[in-house]
Amino acid sequence: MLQGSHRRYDPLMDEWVLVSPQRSGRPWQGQQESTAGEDLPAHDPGCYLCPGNTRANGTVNPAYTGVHVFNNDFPAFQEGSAGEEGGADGFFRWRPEPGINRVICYSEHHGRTLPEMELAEIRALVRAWQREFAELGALEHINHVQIFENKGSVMGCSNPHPHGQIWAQQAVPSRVARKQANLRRYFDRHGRTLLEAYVEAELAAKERIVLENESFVALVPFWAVWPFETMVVSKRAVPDILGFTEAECAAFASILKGLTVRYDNLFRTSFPYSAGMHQAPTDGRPHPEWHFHKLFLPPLLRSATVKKFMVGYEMLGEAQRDLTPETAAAMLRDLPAVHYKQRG
Ligand code: H2U
Repeated sequence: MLQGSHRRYDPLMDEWVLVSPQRSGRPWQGQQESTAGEDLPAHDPGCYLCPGNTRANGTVNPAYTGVHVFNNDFPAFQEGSAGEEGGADGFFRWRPEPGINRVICYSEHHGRTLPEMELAEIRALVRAWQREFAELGALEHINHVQIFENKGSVMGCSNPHPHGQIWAQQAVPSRVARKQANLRRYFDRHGRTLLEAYVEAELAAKERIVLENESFVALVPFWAVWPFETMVVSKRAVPDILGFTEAECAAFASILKGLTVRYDNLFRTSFPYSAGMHQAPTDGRPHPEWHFHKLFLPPLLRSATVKKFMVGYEMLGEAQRDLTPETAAAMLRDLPAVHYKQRG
């Protein structure tokens, strides 16, 4: 295992991360996060997302059960904003960005987060993600569909009712475009996807694998930035969620539950994160270079109350981590498969 300070290369983003395992033991007298409120009620009359309640803009939610999707009342993109762009030859370059923003409530239950949901409910969520990706991606002016979730107030989540967001837009956003160029370069050179080859290498190395089933692997990437960052990647090179077989949909639901249960068990708290899928652009072109994966980017560092800050050197130089990805993977792997609330 790599010891002492070193840098690791991220071939997806073509950037480096500094790893400094020797810093792990330093004292912390800084900010402490408050732990997430546990055991929320099944229905909260004050919640904007619960069935039957009135949203911030006055719309009344239907009395839904299961997944419920609606157009974000405070969208980041605006339909019909296509048109003129400017400043292409100067410093003040800009362009309008049309798109659609949606909110996806995972179920009617206000307090049941992903790791506490039944497998059948997560399976229904996977189907809803597929429906949304298909519907939005098919629109002429939509070239990228970002499905993600902010979980926990520390990640800026505005409401504890389990939900995610979908941002569908005309442009392929900068980070995805950068990844796309690197995936394409690898595919052109090797005739297979970068992630297919990477997963093979990780399954042989074993030390960064957290969970594995017949169709998916959850691992801590060799180049992970966040302390307990993971990637859920399909074993088969499918460009997006629409390419999943029925068996793969079930296996995806299962590995998501397995991973998020372990996350909650790590510090016996509702584990905060930003998580999102990276999938091929929906620009109507074939994308054999793309390989579906979902990233979990959790901020917690050493307890339920101490988070990692990306500041100073990280803002100015490059990302840095103390805990090695190998140690993080071993810690996650060794956790019980049953949620701590069910074990008591
Ligand atoms: P976050 O928790 O990740 O902020 O997502 C919640 C989204 O829900 C947020 O984008 C939207 C916010 O704009 N929302 C509505 O569309 N209507 C509401 O009544 C409350 C929140």
